[in-house]
Amino acid sequence: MARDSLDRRHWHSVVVLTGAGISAESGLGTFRGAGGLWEQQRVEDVATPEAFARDPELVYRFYNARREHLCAGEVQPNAAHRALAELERSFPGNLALVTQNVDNLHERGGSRRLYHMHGELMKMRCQRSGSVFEAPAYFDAADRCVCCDEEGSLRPHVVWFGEMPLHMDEIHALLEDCDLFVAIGTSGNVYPAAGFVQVARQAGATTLEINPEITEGSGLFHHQWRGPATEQVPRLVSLLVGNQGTSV
Ligand code: BV8
Repeated sequence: MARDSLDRRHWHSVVVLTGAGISAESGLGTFRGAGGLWEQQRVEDVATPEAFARDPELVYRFYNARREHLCAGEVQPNAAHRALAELERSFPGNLALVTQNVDNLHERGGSRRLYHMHGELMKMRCQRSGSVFEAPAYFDAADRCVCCDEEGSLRPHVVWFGEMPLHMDEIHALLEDCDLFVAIGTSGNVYPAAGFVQVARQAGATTLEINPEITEGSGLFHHQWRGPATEQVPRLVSLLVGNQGTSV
């Protein structure tokens, strides 16, 4: 049952959820695509608390390699990141940007207000105090913690499988209040993010999926725009800030 047509002019409250696909055209690997990150490493080996306890050096190496790649000059925000930053500046209603990504390309593309529900690659956390600090490109168990001066207490400030994502109460409140929910570049494999579309639908929101491929969750969306984020997200922003009519 298709909810409102997307070229309604007055959306009041929009929630945008992004996944690894929005950073794909910036040169950052996705997780489950061909050659994806999880193909090189089994999730269980690098992205769970058990993995970190079992082989911390492997986990430090996995995140140091991703941080090094993210900080390399050739990885830059793309037109989709920049379009969402423009949306934050120009949209007359309420916009909430929730990302599953741990990269910093939304910030570098100009977004100022966003929820990193799976943490941030460029941050590290003391396992004793829970304090969070900006991370250098490289750190491991030999580095002394900023707050307790202990070796081995710093970990990536990233949400691993089996750990509770961040900002969940705020995100649920936003989903229950939104009239438009847009998922961009996510395969709909990982929960609780994959369930957000259902929360939004139950709240009466119109839902849109932007992805070049059909995903696990495609059937849950009222509308699907098939194509890469750098094409479809500027189209969405034009629609929402009223620059031009867009046929759906
Ligand atoms: C939780 C940070 C409960 C790490 C990530 C057993 C035990 C515990 C939990 C579970 C369990 N079994 C299942 C679960 C739940 C689990 C889960 O969902 N597992 C899945 C695999 C079944 N979830 C969790 O564990 C979560 N926590 O449930 O806690 C709890 C309750 C109480 C108390 C304590 C705990 C935590 C999940 C977070 C895991 N961390 N990331 C890191 O990054 O290293 S998840 C990881 O996957 C990334 O964050 C990534 O963003 C996310 C989702 O992937 P996608 O973003 O969708 O990326 P993907 O590659 O899959 O898809 C890319 C898409 O882009 C594709 O569709 C492609 O078509 C598209 N695309 C490609 N090119 C483009 C494009 N789109 C647009 N433009 C393009 N150009």
